[in-house]
Amino acid sequence: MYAQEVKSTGKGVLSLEEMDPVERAFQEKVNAGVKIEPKDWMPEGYRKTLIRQISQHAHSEIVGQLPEGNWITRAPTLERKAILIAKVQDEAGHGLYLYCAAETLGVSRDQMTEQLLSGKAKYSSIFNYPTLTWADIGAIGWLVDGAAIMNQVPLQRCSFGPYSRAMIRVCKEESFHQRQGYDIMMKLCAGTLDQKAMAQDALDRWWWPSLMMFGPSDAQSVHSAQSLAWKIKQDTNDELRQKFVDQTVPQAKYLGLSVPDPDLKWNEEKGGHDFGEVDWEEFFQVVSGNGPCNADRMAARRKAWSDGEWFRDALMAHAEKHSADKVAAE
Ligand code: FAQ
Repeated sequence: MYAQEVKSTGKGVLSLEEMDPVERAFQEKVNAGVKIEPKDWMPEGYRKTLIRQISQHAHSEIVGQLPEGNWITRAPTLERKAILIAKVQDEAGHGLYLYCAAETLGVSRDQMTEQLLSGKAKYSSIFNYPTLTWADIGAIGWLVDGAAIMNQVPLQRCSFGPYSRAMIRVCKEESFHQRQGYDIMMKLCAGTLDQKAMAQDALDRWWWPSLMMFGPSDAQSVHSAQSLAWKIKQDTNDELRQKFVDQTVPQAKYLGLSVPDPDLKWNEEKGGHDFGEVDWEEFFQVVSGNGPCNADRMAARRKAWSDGEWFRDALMAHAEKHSADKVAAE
């Protein structure tokens, strides 16, 4: 029902020599760093890959409002509440830029919504975990937005113009999100022993799911090779995961928290951290719809869609009346 399963397309990447002339010209444009715009010719696979990735990204922003939205009424101070409301509202905005970018590829917003609600389309695995304490709001900003930025900064250079431009704006806002999360963690870690324990507990629960956000290992990634060739992706899933670990471990140390990975250690030779194996069984379970909150998240989105029906109908009726009045006046 929540069809978040990973399906292999198993297609190889064609070399320039193997391409027909139109496709070769397209690939040469991509290789030269020229942006592809919606009205330009593009291979059908390029269009489909972008619709899949951008719509999954948009759905993630929208579903991603739910775990944090859960704490708006319980934020500890008025200031924290105002900041959290602004952050959650930003996520809605990100979803809208991304839906608009996907629409330029010939898919409608209604189609994308239908794919999410029917369980055909994916959204990020991370949003299927619960927010149990206020420290989780700090951990989400620090780790989840931190991982999102790590992934999205290279997407600013994506070959598809509308996606790349949407990412530039999104990344600016995500930086604020990450800092507000880290600020919550700093305050908790400088607080009472109980508050610091809450921060550690949140790190323990969000660390591994955050590493899963980068997707399956390179060996298991279905789309990476082609998406790298098309310059939709600039880095592999494992490369970004490694960068995230290297960036985040010193931040945890600064907070006085320990990363829940006994295999984590600095590797002088590679100039990065070695770290333990992600629990891929858990990742695939969550992506297949069996995470702790998948059913709740989908139920919340379906309810929002049906609660909003009267409003969408009213907008359509108003638009039709307005255009009928205009025709009558002509
Ligand atoms: N969860 O072959 P690959 C955010 C799927 S935004 C669920 O490696 P690809 C902001 C993948 O779709 C977070 N499914 O795929 C925020 C594919 O399935 P398919 C979202 C996943 O596309 C913060 C299959 O596995 N960000 O957090 C996941 O080359 C705080 C095979 O994988 C984006 O979407 C996953 N984690 O690489 C909001 C960024 N990973 O379609 C609120 C844009 C993989 O074959 C609060 N997306 N899958 O059935 C990307 O960069 C890429 O799509 C990847 C996956 C890197 C996510």
